Amino acid sequence: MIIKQAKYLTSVVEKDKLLSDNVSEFAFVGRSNVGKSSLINNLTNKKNLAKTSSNPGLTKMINYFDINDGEFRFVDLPGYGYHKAGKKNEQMWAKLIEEYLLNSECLKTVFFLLDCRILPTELDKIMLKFLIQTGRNFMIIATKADKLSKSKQYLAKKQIAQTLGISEEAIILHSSQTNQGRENILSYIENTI
Ligand SMILES: Nc1nc2c(ncn2[C@@H]2O[C@H](COP(=O)(O)OP(=O)(O)OP(=O)(O)O)[C@@H](O)[C@H]2O)c(=O)[nH]1
Ligand SMILES: [Mg+2]
Repeated sequence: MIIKQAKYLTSVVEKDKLLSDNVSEFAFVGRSNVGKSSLINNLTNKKNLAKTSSNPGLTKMINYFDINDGEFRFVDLPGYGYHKAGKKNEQMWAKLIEEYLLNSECLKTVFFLLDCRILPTELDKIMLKFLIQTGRNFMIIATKADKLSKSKQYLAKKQIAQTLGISEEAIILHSSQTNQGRENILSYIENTI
């Protein structure tokens, strides 16, 4: 898969405004600060397409990005588990994520991101359960792989799989710094659209 073009399309905060056409969407879900926006920038090879920050809670809306002039879309979702956002905001974003995952007519696959250095949290487990309930296709991406040595990466993958009760093969290690895993994810997209 070659991404020749990527541009910001629109942002949405209400379920009635979700895009509904025949364009396939790939959505990025995960805890705040896990690296969702960075992964979109890495895959599209554009540094500032999706806004990233070391301060959690940056992405507050559903942000749509058009790829290859209408071939497919990336959907950057707000992160969960950012307590400083306040309970009201947390609930609002959680509802928005849930509504998107339940209602999007274009959603093909959810990329579910976990930090490879942190064992899945209770909220991650809830998200996994929810994803399974929706019946959506999903793929688990362990982010920030550059922060671990190869042997620690292997161990991390094993521990994540054990904690979630899933197979290790369901997890792709990725790094926005070294491009590790990038080609795997792009091939997956190519085979899915
Ligand atoms: N070393 C390293 N840092 C990363 C990687 N991916 C993301 N980061 C850093 O992690 C921080 C958070 O990244 P974001 O992409 O903004 O995370 P997000 O999941 O979009 O966060 P929210 O929008 O708050 O939900 C930033 O400081 C990034 O530079 C990676 O692969 N390696
Ligand atoms: Mg973000």
